[in-house]
Amino acid sequence: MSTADVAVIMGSQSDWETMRHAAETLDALGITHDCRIVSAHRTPDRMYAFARSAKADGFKVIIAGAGGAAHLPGMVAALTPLPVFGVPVQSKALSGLDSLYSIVQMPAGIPVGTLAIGVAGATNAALLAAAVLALSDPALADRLDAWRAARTEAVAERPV
Ligand code: RP5
Repeated sequence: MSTADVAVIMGSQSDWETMRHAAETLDALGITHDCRIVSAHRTPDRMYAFARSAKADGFKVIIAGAGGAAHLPGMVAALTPLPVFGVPVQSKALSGLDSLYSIVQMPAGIPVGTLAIGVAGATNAALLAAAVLALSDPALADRLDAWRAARTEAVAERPV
């Protein structure tokens, strides 16, 4: 059983440099989360056990980042009814286009909400998770509104 609302999973330690931006954004919004390395290729049993029990464990949203032949988000989405947001991690060989295509082209029936490649995708996955959770959490909705308002306030009228 987890006490966290969001699971942030990734295929490798090397994905953390990207996926930490999801964790940091969740932190900024006061959303509980649990970050784990769960590889579809290297730890398939761990992936299966995680995905099968994620809902019963108390998670409400899963953010899954992977690079290259990035099966993780789709495999996890096939094993859980929870919403899954996929983050294509920027790969060395193909700059993340491989990750993006691997994650985004799910056949009809098993959705993965696919974000942008890299840091922007990781950050926005957290914001989407926040928006989902805010539907049933007015205090979080207020924090999310404030976060967005602060971003708006930070935009200067003119370039310097
Ligand atoms: C994928 O392979 C991971 O998600 C990672 O993005 C990529 C490379 O993994 P490492 O070789 O750096 O562990 O499964």
